[in-house]
Amino acid sequence: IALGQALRRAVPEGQLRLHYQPLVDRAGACIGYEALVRWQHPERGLLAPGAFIALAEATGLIDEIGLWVLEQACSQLAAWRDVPAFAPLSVAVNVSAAQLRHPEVVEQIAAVLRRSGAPAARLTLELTESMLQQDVEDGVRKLRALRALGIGLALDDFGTGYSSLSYLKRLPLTTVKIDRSFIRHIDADGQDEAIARAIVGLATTLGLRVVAEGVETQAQFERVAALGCEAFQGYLFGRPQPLADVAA
Ligand code: G
Ligand code: G
Ligand code: MN
Ligand code: NA
Repeated sequence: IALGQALRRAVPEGQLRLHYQPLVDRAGACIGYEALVRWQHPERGLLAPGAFIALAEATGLIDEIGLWVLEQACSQLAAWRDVPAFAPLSVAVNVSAAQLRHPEVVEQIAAVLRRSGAPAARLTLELTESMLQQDVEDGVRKLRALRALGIGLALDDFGTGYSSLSYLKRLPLTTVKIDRSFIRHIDADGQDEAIARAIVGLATTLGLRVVAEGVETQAQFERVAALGCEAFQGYLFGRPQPLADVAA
């Protein structure tokens, strides 16, 4: 209750922050970032999304927060656009079910891109399959429109839901992110390795890019790279942090 009222003031009072976690290629070179929101609460300190995203969704504040996140990410992309060393970097942003249900979401995102001057091809939206369960047709139609703008679409936490495979077919995806639960024991558990191998094979055959999430050790990195995975994210390469720290 009190938190909800405080959250209402978070965007207008400039209390949200974006942390950026690097995404790397097979050589370990940074190819982009995932943007993760934080709330600098006036009394409670820096809060992770687990402490306020569900509340934002329940109160309708998620639309405003989601647009703020998108604006920040797009202005970063626009700033990088003319710097050769940074221009190839991508930024991925997480999108909630409630945001996708907003009737104007496609127009809102298109407007943020236009205003910022960010190259659409450098922006990826991260989706989860659970977000589509309410009205799949409406969601698919909007995702097609976003994809038509040139925006990348990643299926996050892949392999953990019920209908992962049918979504691979129905959604206009560019990327799947192997859930970190399959990576955690990949160097010790043959079943996890088999699942990760199957995901990489399937996604690659479908022309999708695969990102392995939650890579924490060199052994996990080598094992998942040996399966043919092309992009990696996890504490081995960097934790989410403010961009000033990331750049240094
Ligand atoms: O950064 P952290 O590991 O605490 O993130 C936890 C979860 O919060 C992740 O699953 C991520 O999808 C979600 N999350 C992070 N940033 C955003 C955001 O800007 N919007 C939405 N909707 N979810 C986010
Ligand atoms: O659901 P989503 O994939 O968006 O969640 C991203 C979350 O995963 C962030 O909160 C981030 O802090 C966390 N994360 C990123 N890399 C690692 C990792 O290597 N290990 C663990 N345990 N969590 C990670
Ligand atoms: Mn994500
Ligand atoms: Na994930």
